[in-house]
Amino acid sequence: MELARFECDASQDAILASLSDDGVVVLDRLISDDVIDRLIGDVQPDLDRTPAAGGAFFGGAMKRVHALAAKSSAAGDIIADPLLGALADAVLLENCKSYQVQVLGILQVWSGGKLQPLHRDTGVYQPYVELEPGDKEILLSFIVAGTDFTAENGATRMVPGSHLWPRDRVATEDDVVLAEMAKGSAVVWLGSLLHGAGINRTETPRTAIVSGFSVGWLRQEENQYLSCPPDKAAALPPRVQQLLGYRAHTPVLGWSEDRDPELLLGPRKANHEAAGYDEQDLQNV
Ligand SMILES: O=C(O)CCC(=O)C(=O)O
Repeated sequence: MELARFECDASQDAILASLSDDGVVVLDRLISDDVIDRLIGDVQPDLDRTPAAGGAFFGGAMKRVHALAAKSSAAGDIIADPLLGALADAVLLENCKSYQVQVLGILQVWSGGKLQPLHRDTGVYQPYVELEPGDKEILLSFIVAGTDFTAENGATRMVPGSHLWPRDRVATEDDVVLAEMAKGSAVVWLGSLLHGAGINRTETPRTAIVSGFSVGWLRQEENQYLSCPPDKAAALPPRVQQLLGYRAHTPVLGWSEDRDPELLLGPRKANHEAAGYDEQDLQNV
């Protein structure tokens, strides 16, 4: 089996149908080399001083650098990509009023490691949130390939259809399909799908830009208010601020100083009006 693969101008209905059936799709050449190179260049000093380590969960040879929104404007260009937004709208907005970035980092797999265990991204909420197959999704995850992803260099291992499996079913190697893709392509998957990083058997690192969106009423896995504090977030485009979590989920969840956080970062009244809040919402939450 191969992962369903789409050009970026493909019908969104077709992409969503595959995402619903398989739980995972590849979007070919979604992000330009220019954006990826800018991001990796901006974060290179962090990568240079980070050991390729990690515990068993990370395979033992993975460099992980996060807080990307504060480190490179290119990170905002990626999370605000319109096609990723359209897919997140379709998958998550039936379960929330707005969504937010779940995590925003670079995962670099170096040689000498082991397989990352197959896991579901929703696992961070267990045992408190346990989704049954077919329940509304709470996460939509994605990785943009910062280098080509190949069988040899540790392409992410996906288990298509596992979002619909009984939760105690164990995947075998026959169930695993590799997200082989060119630099700039993205693999997008539902939070309840089994997946994990592969082993890099080459001499050059495999670089992933990992992110995703969670429903706005859930706590984010990476604390974006510390990763990208208000003094840094204030300089970012409004859409990026909102995606980082500087926005209340409905007027009464996530406020600060009696205000929607958007208002604390600058005059965002127009955004509020566009989002359908009325004047009263702006005055007092
Ligand atoms: O790097 C990858 O290919 C997948 C990483 C992943 O799923 C994780 O760290 O949770």
